Amino acid sequence: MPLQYNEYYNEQTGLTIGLKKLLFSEQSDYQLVEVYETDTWGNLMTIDGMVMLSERDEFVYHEMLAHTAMFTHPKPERVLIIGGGDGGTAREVLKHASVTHVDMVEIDKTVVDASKLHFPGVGDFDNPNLNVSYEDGIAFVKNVKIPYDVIIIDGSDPVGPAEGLFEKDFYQFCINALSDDGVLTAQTESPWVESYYPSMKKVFYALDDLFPISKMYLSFIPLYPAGMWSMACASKTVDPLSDEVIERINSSEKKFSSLKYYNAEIHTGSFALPNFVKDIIKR
Ligand code: SPD
Repeated sequence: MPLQYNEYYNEQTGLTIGLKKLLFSEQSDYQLVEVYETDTWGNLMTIDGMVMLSERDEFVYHEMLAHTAMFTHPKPERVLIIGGGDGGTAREVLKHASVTHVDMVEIDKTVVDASKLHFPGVGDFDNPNLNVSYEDGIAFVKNVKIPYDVIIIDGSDPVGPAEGLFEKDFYQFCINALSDDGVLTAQTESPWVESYYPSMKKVFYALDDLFPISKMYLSFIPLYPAGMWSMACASKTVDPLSDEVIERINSSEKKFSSLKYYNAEIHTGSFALPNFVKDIIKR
């Protein structure tokens, strides 16, 4: 019997990944962080038995979460990332020339340590514009004094330490911590997994109540449950589907030609939702 990792997202239904060996395992104060070498996906990080990233497919998640927000804002300078301890979201944010300051607030230093050791190509931790702190993201955002242009919620699933990142109060703190033309993106789980629906509804109802513009968008991430993943984009002024945003993406095409997933067509197309997905967040 070969060595396999299984993430069951419904009774006996799940995802199977072939493993070569365990590279890292640490029970931190918050969660069990593990890294495996796989047979197909490069190194794989799991938290409490749920896939966080693999070397091979992480670009989809990180490009979609970061650039959708960064191109929607007219000139993002100050950026806050809640979670994101592997460094992938910060790496994408830091590709934008307008950025002067990124705060990454990760509750669990073990995630950063594991990433630096086993995902050397993912983070850009030596970048002088990146400040990493280890604290509770909810408490941090509640006390923000200088507003951010972009806030990105790159948390794990709504169990354990990330549960609060799916609550309305948290998004109220976020809107207060954003500048007048601020933009927020957040990871919001799989539309194929019904046990996630209550959390998805909570986030989208909160954003709908709090922000003038809020929309769901989708991407395809093979190692996340069922492969289809939802994200939220909320904005105080600029619509992510406006001409000015598409124009910004197109005019940066050359500089961002090394991106492996995100482009202007993907940006627009990702906001097209199948009817069953629309129904999940319909009020
Ligand atoms: N089950 C997958 C949930 C995705 C959470 N974020 C992953 C972290 C990657 N930066």
